[in-house]
Amino acid sequence: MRNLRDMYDVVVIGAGLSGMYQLIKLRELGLSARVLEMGSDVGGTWYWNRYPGARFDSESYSYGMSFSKELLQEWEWSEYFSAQPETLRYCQRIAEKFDLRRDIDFNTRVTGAHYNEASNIWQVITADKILESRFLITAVGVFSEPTWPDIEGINDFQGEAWHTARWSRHRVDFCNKRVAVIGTGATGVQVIPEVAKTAETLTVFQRRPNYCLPLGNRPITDEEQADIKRRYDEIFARCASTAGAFLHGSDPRSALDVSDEEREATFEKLYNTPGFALWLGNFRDCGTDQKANDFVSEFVRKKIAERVKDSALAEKLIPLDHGFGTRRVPMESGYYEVYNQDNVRLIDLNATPFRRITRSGIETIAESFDFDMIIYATGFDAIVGSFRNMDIQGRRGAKLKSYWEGGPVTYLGVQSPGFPNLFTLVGPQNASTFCNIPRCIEQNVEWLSELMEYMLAEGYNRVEATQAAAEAWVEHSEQMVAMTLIPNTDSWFMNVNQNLPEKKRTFLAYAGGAPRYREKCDEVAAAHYTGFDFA
Ligand code: NA7
Repeated sequence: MRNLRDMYDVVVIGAGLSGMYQLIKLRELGLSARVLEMGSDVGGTWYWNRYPGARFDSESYSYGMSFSKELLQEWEWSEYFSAQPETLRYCQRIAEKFDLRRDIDFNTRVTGAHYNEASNIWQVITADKILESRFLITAVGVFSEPTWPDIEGINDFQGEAWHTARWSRHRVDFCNKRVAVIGTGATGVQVIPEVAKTAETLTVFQRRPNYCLPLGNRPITDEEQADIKRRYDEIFARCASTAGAFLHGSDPRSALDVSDEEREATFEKLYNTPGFALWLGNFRDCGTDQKANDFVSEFVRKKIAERVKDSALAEKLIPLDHGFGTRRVPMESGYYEVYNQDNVRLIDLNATPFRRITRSGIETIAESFDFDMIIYATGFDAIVGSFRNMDIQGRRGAKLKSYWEGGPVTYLGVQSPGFPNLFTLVGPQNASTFCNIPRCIEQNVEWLSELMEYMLAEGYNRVEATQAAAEAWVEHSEQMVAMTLIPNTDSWFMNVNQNLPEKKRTFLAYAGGAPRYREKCDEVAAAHYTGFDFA
């Protein structure tokens, strides 16, 4: 392959965990690569989401990258579920250890990428320059395009305003301030208890309540640290065996086959187990059978009612419009108890919707509030947002955005027909978007790197998924999710974001589980990449 100035074998978009690991593998393959990153440093999600309370819900030692045993032994997570500053340091450590920054352009936003069929080259467009490459790999993450609510007057507010995914690089002080938080998803539920600690008043604006579970975070002791380091092989083998690539795998029993006492005792034990145990380690049918799901939904509703002293307020915090786990389950640390504090108020937007944002605060149809700060925890254009914001053009100028308008069409979630040599790591219809992400990132990157190695060995310069293979994958993905209760409710899983009404309701991830996904990818590779055309 040619290697000219500003011409690379591969351009990678994004320097989060997937972009960094991909760069390491490309170097191993002897390919020249340039990584383009919008932020001023590596880290992706952990670079952008700096709000107080930000942390992952994966057990720390199941989240770290497993490809380097040396890194595993060197790195020490301080908590069971580490907070953003530590995870960002972890990402920076990877960049340092593998000397990655020399191949990354920071502060560089990709606005478009056009494929030239005659030369079989991608032109990648940024504000400053155009790069050319044979291959283009997007490593843009799942939650990269924040969305602001569509409320009249949003730009009029004169106080401090922060979106959690575009947080200040400096400390934000809530002390003696009247703070509003809009949004009670996984992010809102993390930031709200932190704000409530010092704010003069905290007013939470909630549209739909969620079923939140206690995270159960605590520090890792020295003895536990040593034990974790000894057990890494076992930890990753366990993750490889579960549907979500977490340490929690589902209970083979049905919730309908056990006595009421046994069911309740199981729920109770899982509720008190740190992490996603009640969601991912529950009876096998809690996410697929309505009756089983009703049992666990009712259990969590009772827990919420027990934790919030004012029963009328508890009612507002209890979800009735969807079943447990059919939307992303937020993990909390003292979230419900916040509502027992005198300085905290919950506004139910269903009863009193927003009228507008003003210079000094927020007006609902019932009341006018003055605030010093508004925090938008209003989520993202999940999974497909970055693709919708880049002008990606494949063969004959076909736009990826238009091609995916009715829902993404991919083969294995890694490639779309008509877009040769473009790969979407952690993209739509890929198991990674529904997983303990680093585990699936490693699978994605390694599988793709083997595909590229195969091409180098065979002397191929172009690879493109066939239309038939992509259609079959879309059908398979639809069959997988239809076996679950997920399509019953609106969420980012279903590509629903009420701030972006133009989006079509369609499932964006892969619900067949990580082991099945891995198996499918391995079968394709073993059959000389069936479903892909090479030239
Ligand atoms: P989410 O889960 O999409 O949550 C966004 C929240 O913001 C949710 O409570 C929304 O209410 C609320 N929201 C959004 N727009 C509005 C408007 N216009 N008015 C009122 N409330 C609004 O995003 P997160 O950042 O919490 O989490 C994203 C993922 O990051 C998460 O799943 C983790 O995997 C990591 P709604 O529920 O739509 O009624």
